Amino acid sequence: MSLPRGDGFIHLADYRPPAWRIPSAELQFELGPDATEVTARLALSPDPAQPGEALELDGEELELLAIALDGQPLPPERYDYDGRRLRVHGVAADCTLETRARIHPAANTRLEGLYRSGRLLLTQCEAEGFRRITFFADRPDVMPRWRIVLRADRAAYPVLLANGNPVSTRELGDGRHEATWENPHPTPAYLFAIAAGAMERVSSTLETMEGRRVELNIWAEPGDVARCAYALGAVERSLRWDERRFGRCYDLDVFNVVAAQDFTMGAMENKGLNIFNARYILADEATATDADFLAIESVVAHEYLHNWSGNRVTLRDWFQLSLKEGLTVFRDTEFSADLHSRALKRIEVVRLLRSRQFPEDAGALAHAVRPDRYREISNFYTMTIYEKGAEVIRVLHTLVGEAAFRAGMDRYFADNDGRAATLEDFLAAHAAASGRDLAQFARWYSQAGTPELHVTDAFDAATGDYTLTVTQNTPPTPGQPEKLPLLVPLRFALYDASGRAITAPPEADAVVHDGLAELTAPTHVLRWRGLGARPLPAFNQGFAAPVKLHFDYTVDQLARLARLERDPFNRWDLLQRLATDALLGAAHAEAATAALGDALADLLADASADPAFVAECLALPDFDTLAEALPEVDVDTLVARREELLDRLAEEQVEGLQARYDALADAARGGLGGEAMSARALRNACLAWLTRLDPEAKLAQAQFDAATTMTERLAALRCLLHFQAPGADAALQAFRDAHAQDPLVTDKWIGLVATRPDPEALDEVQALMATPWWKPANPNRVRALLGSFARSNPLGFHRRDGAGYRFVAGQVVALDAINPQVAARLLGGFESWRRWASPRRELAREALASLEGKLASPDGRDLLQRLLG
Ligand code: 0A1
Ligand code: ZN
Repeated sequence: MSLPRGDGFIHLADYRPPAWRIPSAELQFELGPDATEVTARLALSPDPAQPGEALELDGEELELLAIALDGQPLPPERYDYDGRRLRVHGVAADCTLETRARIHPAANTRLEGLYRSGRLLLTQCEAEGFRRITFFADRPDVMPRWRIVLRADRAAYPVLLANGNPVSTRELGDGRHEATWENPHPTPAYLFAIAAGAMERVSSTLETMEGRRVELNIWAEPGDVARCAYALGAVERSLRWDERRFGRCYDLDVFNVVAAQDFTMGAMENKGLNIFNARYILADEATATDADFLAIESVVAHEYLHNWSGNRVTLRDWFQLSLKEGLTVFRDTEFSADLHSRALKRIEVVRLLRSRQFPEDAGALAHAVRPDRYREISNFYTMTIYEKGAEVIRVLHTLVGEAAFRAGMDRYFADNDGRAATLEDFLAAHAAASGRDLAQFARWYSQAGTPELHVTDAFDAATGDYTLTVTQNTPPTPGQPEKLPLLVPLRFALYDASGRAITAPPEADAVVHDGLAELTAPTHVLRWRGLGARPLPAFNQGFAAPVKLHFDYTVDQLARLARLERDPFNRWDLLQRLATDALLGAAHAEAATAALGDALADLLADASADPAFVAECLALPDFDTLAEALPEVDVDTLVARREELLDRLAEEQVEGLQARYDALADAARGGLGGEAMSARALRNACLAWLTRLDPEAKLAQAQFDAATTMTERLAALRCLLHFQAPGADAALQAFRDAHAQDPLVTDKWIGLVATRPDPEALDEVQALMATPWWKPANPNRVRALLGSFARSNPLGFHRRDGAGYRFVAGQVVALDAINPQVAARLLGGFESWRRWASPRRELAREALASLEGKLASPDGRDLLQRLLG
């Protein structure tokens, strides 16, 4: 790693290996909420290749109590500490440095380092939180073996957890006790963790493929432990899946997971001690929706799978972040696809990509999957690093195939085990295993922006020649005006007049195999000869390439293809495209609406179609996805058009919707099996459409009253609130009171209030902030109220008078002083502001400009500069 240059940025090109290594580290904690003392004993060893380098350690806001070198207290002239860096003078050889520092967990609202959540003491160290705990080389390429000793009052902190395996415990007298942990795997500081408090657990024991017996524990505060069983099952499934699909085994005797109510992100993969946001652990059918269960399973898998992709093989520096995150998202989506429906998982991922990552890649905050500079790494935990990073891995998987991909992964893990790796290491392993040159593929990592493919076709009736001409370009992004062509695997299919797929491969100036063309140049031509009639082409089955694909279909062609395509993802996508044309396609909007209506009517009548798939087809592209297709966004018109289309389709489909809603009532009652979840998904989709036609919202009211699961109750409550049904207030109050003690369910109703599609929702959001429900130090609550308002309430956030922007900007200032990462995420809601039509663009600019000089954190300042830059 390196220090910032004069421009305030840390540059990838400036990387230098650590001048001092730390082969082993022993930490002792005297834990207390108000003050904790941390003693660190570090074995230090200079890098022989960089002799004479000063010894410098990170340490942020630490109260230095004592410092000794090789057992001798250091006099003040031998070191200096400026609140950020500790410099020890006059050391040149192997030595042991011992420091003692005091920190204050209860005062830590940033939730980085050691902090208090409820009655627990917990840590969050990624990316640079460890330096807020003790003095250390806080960079991912410094990887000691750790010994961790925890001491605390036994009554308040009966359970003491840390990374690795438990070694010993003992009583200390005076009511205190001690637990010692050892982590035998070389591990960077960002994966360090401890957790202490009155926790209870659910557990099980598994034997790994290598014959190791592993104890699995999910820990939570006592009242919550009854809701941990599902997460425990998800850990078991993850462990087995990684053995089966990637041949990767778990490598410690115990795997601990802790659920915390206060947590900035989703969860954290600390070695042997994952710490989770409680929302991704706690679940039962009365308090969690089906979507919550699936999200829990996938986040549990994500963190578990990091044990190899991130922990055993870690990162050389933070520029490589997607090396662990993109790869692990790829792995967790494969896990979900293998366990459930591959098509539905793909639809879910592509929806997220289009509604959140494409706008990010086209907006003020666009950056490459591997950025080449950053000011604040916390601002790079983004859709691009995670979701696009996973898509890029999927591109590789598509190019080389499953067998070579697995061989490449085996090689990557074998060659880099225990090391801090780079993207180059990853590519080298895959190049060696597949025999491919991946130089052009690597551009996916360095070039920001979503590539666009424009495809045109031509048919010569005299010769039967049919050509597809494909051009690619990537629009400019901040700091990257010029773009190079990427290696894009484009799947295609041709259908003849009778609807049969034409299997003959084209002649092409690109490598073509298995219905896939490897595009490498700005333009390619694919040519078929001697066809009897003009065929109908289809593209990008399974969304194998994360691109925007343009082909000028007629409405009839789209409707026909939606029936012909065998790939379920593409059938869904063609309906999305029809809906987009119905909303935005000026000339053929009417025809597209009619065709969409026909297709939906068929789907609703098709009892053999998976109800969850039908539900996905009923869910039209959301506001953000549509906005992304427009050069300039007129919020009112876009929202109004979407509402009109939904109203009209609902009227046309009322019988089919009602019939499916009724027919699935029994199937919906069956617990957490796939069939029951699927039935509930379609019933809830139908309910939302039907409520448009039902001013009294009788059906929604009836579902709310009779619901036996949170999935049904919450969907009904959303309909009552969002359509302002007569029973809305009473239902809200009943729901609120029933779950008043449960912060996660409270977040759900708060989210519904904040997303009511009405400019006046802002008043309700503000009113809630004056009640005890408002807890600005709790990230989940902030996201429920402000995150969902800024990100999922276009009519509220984009109020014509600019009040939504001013309000959010004001809250960013307040939150920046509490938890800068949470504040910075909220600010991200402005990423597309330059595309908002006047007067909103000006109003947004004013709101952003009003923040200048008001944000104290590097997170907020970096984001603001990039937004306005
Ligand atoms: N590595 C975690 C995400 C994460 C990142 C930063 C955090 O600190 C505030 C916390 C978690 C993951 O990918 O799950
Ligand atoms: Zn991750």
